[in-house]
Amino acid sequence: MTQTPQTDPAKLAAARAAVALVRDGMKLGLGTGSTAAIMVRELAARARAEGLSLRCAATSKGTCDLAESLGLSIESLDEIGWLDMTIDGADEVDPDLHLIKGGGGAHLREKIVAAASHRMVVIADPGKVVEQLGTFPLPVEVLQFGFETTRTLIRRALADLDLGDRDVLHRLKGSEPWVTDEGNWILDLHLDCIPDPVALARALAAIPGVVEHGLFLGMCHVAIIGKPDGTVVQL
Ligand code: ABF
Repeated sequence: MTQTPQTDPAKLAAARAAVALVRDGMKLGLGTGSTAAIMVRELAARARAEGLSLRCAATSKGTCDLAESLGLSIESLDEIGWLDMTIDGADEVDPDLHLIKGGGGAHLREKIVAAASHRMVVIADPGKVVEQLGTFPLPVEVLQFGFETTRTLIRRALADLDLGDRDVLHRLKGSEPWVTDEGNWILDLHLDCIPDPVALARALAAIPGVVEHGLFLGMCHVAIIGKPDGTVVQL
């Protein structure tokens, strides 16, 4: 059988292990991406089978639609308030549990939901585990207003951090700009490696047109890494 993200045994193993942490009555944040989508399916199946009463907030319109189609009820984050746990995917995870997220373009809502959570559980396949962040292009959500000015300021910040003259690419969908759920655009920073994620995060956050970058530092409590044989390891 051809393996798709939906049938990837490593993603499924990670998703199942995270869903096993869910308890009746919990308030949950639901992530975005193919691994999170598997988790939402597993969660809905378990909630149905066990009659779990859960309150859920979604990190994207896509996740909201999927969860509701499976019978999970989604509320706004502000209706629910503080969450017990968020389960989400990632593009890279380093040994300090620092993350790159945003390949799916949802990192702004993902970060807000993670920040409102007692615990953030990341689920991923082994391809996401890295020694140093940065091979995956770093997504930065920016306002459409002053877009080129913001891009120039980001390039200057990279030069100031000695990260060199890097591609800072406007993410497109076909020939049109990719538009996030919040109506913003995304720049993908091709850095190869990020020696000092804290300094880069600080520099990006200081640029006015930057809405949010995809560095999640000190937010993830545990990363569950699924393996192709169906087992998991925890970082
Ligand atoms: C979201 O989905 C994103 O932050 C990350 O970009 C992506 C990971 O997707 P997948 O699980 O499909 O690799 O969590």
